[in-house]
Amino acid sequence: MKKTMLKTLTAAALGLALGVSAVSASAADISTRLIRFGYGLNQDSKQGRAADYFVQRMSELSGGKFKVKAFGGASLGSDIQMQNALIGGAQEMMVGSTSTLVGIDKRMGVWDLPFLFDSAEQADKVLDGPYGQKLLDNLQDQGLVGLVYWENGFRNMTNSKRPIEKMSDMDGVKLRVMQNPMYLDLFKSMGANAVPMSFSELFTALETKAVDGQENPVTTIESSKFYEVQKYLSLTQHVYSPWIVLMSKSFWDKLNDDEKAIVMQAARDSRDFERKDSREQSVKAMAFLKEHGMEINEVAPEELAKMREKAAAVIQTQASVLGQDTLDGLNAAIAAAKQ
Ligand code: TK8
Repeated sequence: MKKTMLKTLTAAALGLALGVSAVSASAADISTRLIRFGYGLNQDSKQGRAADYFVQRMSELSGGKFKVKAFGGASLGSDIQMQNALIGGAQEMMVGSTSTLVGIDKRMGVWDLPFLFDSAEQADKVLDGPYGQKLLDNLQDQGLVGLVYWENGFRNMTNSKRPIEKMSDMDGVKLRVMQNPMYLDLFKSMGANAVPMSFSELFTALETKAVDGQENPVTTIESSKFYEVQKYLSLTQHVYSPWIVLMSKSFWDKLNDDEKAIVMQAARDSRDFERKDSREQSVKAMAFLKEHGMEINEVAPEELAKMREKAAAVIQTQASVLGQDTLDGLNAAIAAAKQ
């Protein structure tokens, strides 16, 4: 009796040490599953590395039964196309922007509010806490299961015309924004000529000068090779963007509890892997972009204050879109994260 308990304890302790979840592949009831996992960035990006890691974890935790195939470079479609494929059950999984989900659930738009978080760690707390979970849960009625949030990061502006040192430098700059009304309003209010466009079309649009600029975190600017077609990088840090890992609800509903637990564990592990990689990579990306000829500038505090003022006005208009409850919940979650 004593011996058995000891054995069990050791096994449990070992499991913890190895980071293995409560579900052990041999004991669990797992079927062979084929899962297509799509994403928008190149394979050689933090999104691609974390997707590969997820593939590996799913295999390990399921004893090789979960065969995930990752498709990068928007080869399964843009974020919006993939979201619809998941809802329709034509694709099982994806990772992409939360911003393009507002057409499916307006409340997802809270993460687009400018100058919301002081740090990535503060964002982690809110995203991984009950408030972030609630927003994931809301998606179930729309045919999507939100598993975890990864980090895209604080967004900065690039363009081929001039450094954005003052807010007025945005005047007339043709700026690609995500397909999200808040972004459109925000950059219009700051003077840019904002054009919504999917990420998968962006490189070509920058190359052919169909647009002058775009905004994304430095890691995405690096891995998408925007430095080849953009001269100026201006550090505005205007929005902290998460990515969201989604599963088709119709696929999720086919899984038993053991299988769901494995998916959740692999998703959480991939989140931790991705955020660590993201933060290490951003420092390197800045140096890389400089070496590859980008001119990088900070924005003076008084100019950032002007941008915040424009942002505050846009946030006001969002209250009716997002709902007062959603905003109150957000403010409470941020206040708690600050403690
Ligand atoms: C990648 C996009 C991208 C996002 C954008 O599919 O569209 O600018 O920042 O990361 O989700």
